[in-house]
Amino acid sequence: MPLVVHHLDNSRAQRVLWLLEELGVPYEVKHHKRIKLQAPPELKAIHPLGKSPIVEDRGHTLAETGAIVEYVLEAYANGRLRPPPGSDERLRFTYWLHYAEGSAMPPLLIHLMFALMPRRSPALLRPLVRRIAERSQAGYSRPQLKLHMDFWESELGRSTWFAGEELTAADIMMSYPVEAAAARAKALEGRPRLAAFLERVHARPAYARAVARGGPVIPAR
Ligand SMILES: N[C@@H](CCC(=O)N[C@@H](CS)C(=O)NCC(=O)O)C(=O)O
Repeated sequence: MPLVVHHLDNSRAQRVLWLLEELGVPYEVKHHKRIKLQAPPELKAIHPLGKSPIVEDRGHTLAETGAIVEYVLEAYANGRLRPPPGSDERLRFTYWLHYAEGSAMPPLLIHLMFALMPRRSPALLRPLVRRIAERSQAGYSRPQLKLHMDFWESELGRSTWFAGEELTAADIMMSYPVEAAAARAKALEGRPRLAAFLERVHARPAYARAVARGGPVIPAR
């Protein structure tokens, strides 16, 4: 039985498909559709948090993208997409692998929540809520995002990919924060290395195959 990926539309689960495509691992996609941005309740029957991605393989049910990526690398990669232990690249790899969900995503999510606040407020209060949300973005999430995005740009000056000269699974992890920051926070403006990173990502045949099976990563605006 092939590995199963529970995939939510327009989501970070695309990274798991991309990883599997890079490695040539056969897999099945179970598609789940968002209801008002949220995951549908049936996902909670598979894992208590009901978030995507979830992977089922060899009797295991796995959640959390970084943990899934580590599992897939151990089970199927035979040393590919991960620098050798003990190397400087391996330390950088581990850093970005964890950083992507642990540090890059929180300010992006907070920024998105502020942006959604006015849309979800009663019409009468909307102008006031918009002002509060914009102030909150200006005071917190925008400066935080700038800090992170400038850091990415500077790190990509050290090497072609985040953890060295070769593509690794850390780049696959980082692709989602970079895509989200490009869509929500103009990350690519004035950051040529970041723009080139995303171009290289989009040019990979395995990435295109993953999008063909899972759909686009970021909702069309
Ligand atoms: N850190 C977790 C985040 C999982 C997560 O929040 N997934 C989103 C998809 S982008 C989701 O399921 N959102 C729907 C919801 O929260 O109901 C991971 O990387 O797996």
